Amino acid sequence: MISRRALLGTGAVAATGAGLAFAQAASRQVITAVDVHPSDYPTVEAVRWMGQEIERETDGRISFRIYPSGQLGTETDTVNLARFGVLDIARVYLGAVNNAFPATQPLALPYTFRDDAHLRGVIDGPIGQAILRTFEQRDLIGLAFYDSGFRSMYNARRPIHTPADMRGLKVRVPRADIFMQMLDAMGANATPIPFGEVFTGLQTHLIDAAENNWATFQSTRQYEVARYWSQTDHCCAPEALLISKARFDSFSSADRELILAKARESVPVMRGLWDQKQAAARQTVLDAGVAANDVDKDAFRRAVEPMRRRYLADVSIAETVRRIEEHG
Ligand code: BDP
Repeated sequence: MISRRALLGTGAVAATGAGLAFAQAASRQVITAVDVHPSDYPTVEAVRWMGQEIERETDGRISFRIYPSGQLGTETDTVNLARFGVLDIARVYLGAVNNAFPATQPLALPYTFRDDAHLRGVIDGPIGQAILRTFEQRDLIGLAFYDSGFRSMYNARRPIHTPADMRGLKVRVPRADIFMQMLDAMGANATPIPFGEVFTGLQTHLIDAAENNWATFQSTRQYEVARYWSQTDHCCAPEALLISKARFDSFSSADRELILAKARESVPVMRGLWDQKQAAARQTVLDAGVAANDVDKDAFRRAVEPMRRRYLADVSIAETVRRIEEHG
């Protein structure tokens, strides 16, 4: 027979156990992260990797909940939701932050980078790190820049070789000044529509064309309705990985360090996935019969030059662009 004392003891242990479990549950933190891309896209996979690492390192005390496919709104919306602390991590293209954070503009200007290695060198080095720090001025922390490859033109009508071929084409652009001005300068009729509506826009001929990287062209299935890819390589703005500053500051300094370290480590993880995805996407698209052609890039460079010069009139943008161009 169990003594009263033993019983009380068990009860106490059970109560303590329950209390501990309750305390642990209460101290569990869930970081929400959003992206417009689907669950298997490299940006989403990299953030998932980051969450799993943090969950493992903290024995489950901090974990991530990911909302892919634009479930929580457009990128401009999600940046603001992160600023106000409604959600935590927003992975967005640079256009979504170009106006509020002018220091990011040099990275989005057309024909700033020679190739992927040039971009990676710049964003990993002091220029990229200084730009990331500017997010703090407006309620955000810049965790990392991810690759986005070069963007090119694709359309449902004809191959494009020179800016003259763009005349009269309604080209979807993301709703960001730099993108609208860039495509207007190329001679197109720039039409801003949300990312999630591009496929239907092309299918119903609301628009004739759009521009993006191979990975997005393929994963959105836009290549099924836009059969001409013209390799303009006009922009290779990286993706921004941002976290709400209010939320970030609510963590202990050790946790903050961990979040920053895992964000940094997620960059090479993302790049590995990205290189594979870009190559596989390009192959899928070409195998599906999309006609790809090279363009007269010098003619495109000349077309956007006046637009670039307007941005370069700002001394700090001009200085950053000069340093980027000089970067080895
Ligand atoms: C993709 C970016 C995504 C943008 C999209 C767009 O990864 O963040 O929303 O382009 O064009 O390359 O809207």
